[in-house]
Amino acid sequence: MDHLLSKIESPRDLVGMSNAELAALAEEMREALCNLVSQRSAHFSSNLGVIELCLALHSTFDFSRDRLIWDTGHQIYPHKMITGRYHEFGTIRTKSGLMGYPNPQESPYDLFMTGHAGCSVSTALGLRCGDDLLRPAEGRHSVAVIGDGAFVSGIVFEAMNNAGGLKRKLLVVLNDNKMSICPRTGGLADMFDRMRTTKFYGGLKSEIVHLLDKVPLVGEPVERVLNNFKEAVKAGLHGGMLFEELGIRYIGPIDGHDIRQLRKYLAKVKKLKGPVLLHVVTEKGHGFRPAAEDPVYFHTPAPFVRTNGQVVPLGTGGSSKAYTNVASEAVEEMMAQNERVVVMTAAMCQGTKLEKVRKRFPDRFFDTGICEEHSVAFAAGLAKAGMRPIVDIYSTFLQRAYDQIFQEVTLQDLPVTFLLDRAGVTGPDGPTHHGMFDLGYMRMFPNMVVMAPGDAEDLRQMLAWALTHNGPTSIRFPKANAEGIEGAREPISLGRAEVLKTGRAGTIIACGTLLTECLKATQMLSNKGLDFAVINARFVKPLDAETLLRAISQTPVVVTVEEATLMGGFGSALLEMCGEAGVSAAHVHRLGVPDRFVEHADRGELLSILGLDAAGVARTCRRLTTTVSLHQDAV
Ligand SMILES: Cc1ncc(C[n+]2csc(CCOP(=O)(O)OP(=O)(O)O)c2C)c(N)n1
Repeated sequence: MDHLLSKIESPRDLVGMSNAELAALAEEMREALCNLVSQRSAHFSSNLGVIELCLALHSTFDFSRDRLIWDTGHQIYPHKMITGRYHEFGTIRTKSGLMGYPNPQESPYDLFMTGHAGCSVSTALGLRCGDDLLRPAEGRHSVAVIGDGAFVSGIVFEAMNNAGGLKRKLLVVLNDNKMSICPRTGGLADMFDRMRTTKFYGGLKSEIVHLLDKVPLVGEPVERVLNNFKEAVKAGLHGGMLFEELGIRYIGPIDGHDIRQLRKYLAKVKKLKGPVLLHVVTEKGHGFRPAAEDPVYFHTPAPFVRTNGQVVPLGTGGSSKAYTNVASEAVEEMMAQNERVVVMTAAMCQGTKLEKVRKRFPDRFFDTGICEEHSVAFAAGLAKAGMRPIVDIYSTFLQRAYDQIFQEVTLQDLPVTFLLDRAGVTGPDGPTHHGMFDLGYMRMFPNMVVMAPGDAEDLRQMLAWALTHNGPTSIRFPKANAEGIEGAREPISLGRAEVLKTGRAGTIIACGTLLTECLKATQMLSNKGLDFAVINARFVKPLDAETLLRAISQTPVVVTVEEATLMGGFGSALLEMCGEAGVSAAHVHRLGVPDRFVEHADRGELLSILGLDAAGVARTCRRLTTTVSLHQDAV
């Protein structure tokens, strides 16, 4: 059922369509989304919620020249469908297919490649000011669409403050669906809750306040009475006043599923001067009952089919446990053992699987909202007060808090533990979500201990160890099924690696959970008669100089393996160590992520492309062994 949708080649095709036709088109788009999630996991409930808004925006503005930024970008699917990509829509989130986020390489309608929340107002304002300077006669409109979850990011306030001061024409559409991924939290969330239920407000009440401000105040008792009256009136006013006071006209709330109303107000605000915040109320998961009832699960559900309106998951889903589960169980265990342990998430309670912890320890669980910088500084405060905070966060999102890791945590040498989930290749989300850089940026900071568990048991033990260490620590693990190494294990000890296997042909030094791939590689190599040693590095900082330098001195080929950017990562650290120790590292080869952004595809596909799976590691070892023996023969 796509007879309207299949004919939309560009938003120009929406021009002239009636509201009823657009509503019919919206239904076809919903159907397309449902069909997609029957094939693969994808962002779902957020996209269902913005279909009407997307159609209203594209039929009111001309974004082939006006500017449109979807904040975060996970709700970009309807926009992709009507900007010439519907016929490829089925490829979304697959290797060489469409990205699940905006991608300027796909379409001029996507201006920035994004995936991290909170920057839309800033970039839309920048576009506006750039257009004003470079092409003032064109009068291009600039629009940011931002969810209430992303709206609480500190950077949004920085941008709104700037916009209010600059007084440039800018439209910020607040897509208020009451949800981040989980229900939103915080004071602003409460304010939005109140605003959603108040009557439509078009900025008029600010005029009442300005009038009140003009009332002359004379004499002590009169002044007090009037002041009290003014405060009472102001208190009764709408939350939109917050924005009005910043110099931004607030309009709303309006129904985000009523195309007629949306178009009407968009056409009105299009004519207004200065920055405007249009408050649009939507329902996450709108139009598909199970998703509307459980938008958290349906944010990115596993593939399913619909049978009589019921959701039937496809496949068994597998019984294997992910490293994320191992981490959250370990967090729970640590919190049960030690009342000083607290955990924080920046709006990723579901992704980090902390729901059980939230329920069991409500006083020691903190969801800060999408506020990574605040989360880290907040953790530092808790640590200073004597608690043992765990910042459970995706590697890529922690990048936001670089300065707080520096100043609030490492400069003070505070015992904050960073649990970095999704470190390495995350898969179909692509470049904005891969966690490639943490080894580099974490190991730069004095006082920071940087760990990379080799398997699930390492992860558990490292968390327990980190909570006894009197300083900042970080532990990284990927989005992957948890694996375990068989046999007796060394306990975790600061700066000590673990030799898992000896061998004379060469040494593989694994940093992180690719250890299990490295062990598989040694099997493949031994089938070819090559006996390789394997070391589980465990610590990226401090390095186990004794064990690693010995291996480098004693074996003709050394391969380091890490799921992180090679620039500044574990292999780099090893080379620096060799340089300082005066040990030749000419025979050390580093495997990891080269100096480019990695595309979206399944994790397995990407590891194979990067040569980081067992076959890739074995291939490199074989090639290097052959080169070494050719060299020796020549000598
Ligand atoms: C900096 C950053 N932190 C965390 C995330 C993970 N994340 C993706 S979508 C999302 C919720 C966004 O909520 P909202 O903006 O209200 O959009 P909705 O999905 O409700 O439409 C979160 C927390 C992110 N993308 N960027």
